Amino acid sequence: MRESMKMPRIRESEVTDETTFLNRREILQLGSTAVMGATLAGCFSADEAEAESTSTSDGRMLRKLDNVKPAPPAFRIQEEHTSESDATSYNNFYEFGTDKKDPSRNAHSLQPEPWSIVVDGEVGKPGLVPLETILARADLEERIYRFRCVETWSMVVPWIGISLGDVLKSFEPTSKARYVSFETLVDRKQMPGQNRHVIDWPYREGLRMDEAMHPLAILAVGMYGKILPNQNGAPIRLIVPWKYGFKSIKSIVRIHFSESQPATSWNDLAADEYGFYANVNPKVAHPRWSQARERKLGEYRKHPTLAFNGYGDQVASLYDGMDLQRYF
Ligand SMILES: Nc1nc2c(c(=O)[nH]1)N[C@H]1C(S)=C(S)[C@@H](COP(=O)(O)O)O[C@H]1N2
Ligand SMILES: [Mo]
Repeated sequence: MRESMKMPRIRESEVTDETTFLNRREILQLGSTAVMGATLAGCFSADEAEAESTSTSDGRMLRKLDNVKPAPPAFRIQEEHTSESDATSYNNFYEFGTDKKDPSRNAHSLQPEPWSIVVDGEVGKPGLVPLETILARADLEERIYRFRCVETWSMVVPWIGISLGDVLKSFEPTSKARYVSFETLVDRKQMPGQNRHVIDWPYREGLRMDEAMHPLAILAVGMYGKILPNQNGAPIRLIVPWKYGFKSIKSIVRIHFSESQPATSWNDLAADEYGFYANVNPKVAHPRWSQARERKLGEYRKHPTLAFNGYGDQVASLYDGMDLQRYF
């Protein structure tokens, strides 16, 4: 698990991606029995699934995407957008394979409708909540955000989504809820990459409640004016623009509220490389590469990476008094 600590330090120019670590780990694990997480989709009875597909077959979600409020200025980065084709064909979504091209090639097998999310833990209104119910609780808004992967590539994307805070409030978290965590679907038929134990599926991520309630954090259901493509995390994924991309978990089927800090996938894999907070920080190098600069998809030149990915004015106060070298 900590074998990464033995890996030699390499120069930034030699950085490939997060897979370097994973492939090594997987080789070590060959022969061990992979215990797969319970398939949350298994919570539905066939009848329920049938009833829900009828209720969404009129394209309700599609119509709702027509009513999108434009991004307010504080939520609209004034930078050229990454081309839609780059943002939808160069992806990290290990449930479909670890190559950047795998998700766009393989994600057609994902069935994003009907979709429901299990809500549980420290919460007043637990349950299995259909996606339409969640979408009815908040306005759809466009958000034009920077997005920075821990691997040093970045992009600027016009997302369409709903305020994460509004959605979480609607579930009535208890006073004990200090963290919220998320899980991606586990289904080896829909997600063929899960036949390999590269991650202890399901993919998991989490936030402190005050981070989750920040107005910049959204649940995205669309991008570039359209429904989210499968490879980008359909039908609903997290976007937390001041954190490294791995926090922005895709195809969410569970939202869990807890008193203690939840386990998260990349932190479990290599705690020395991927912290729980994962705030974009050009001053804290990844053990194997610098985080000082980044390359925008579609561009050749590198640019300096900004603290909190340029959102420091809005979010830095969340971390007042915290040592950001330690809590990276
Ligand atoms: N379920 C799941 N969510 C995930 C990932 C993943 O492999 N599985 N990869 C993460 C990483 S490392 C990044 S950089 C972003 C990539 O999002 P994009 O493909 O929309 O650019 O998704 C994040 N969310
Ligand atoms: Mo990433």
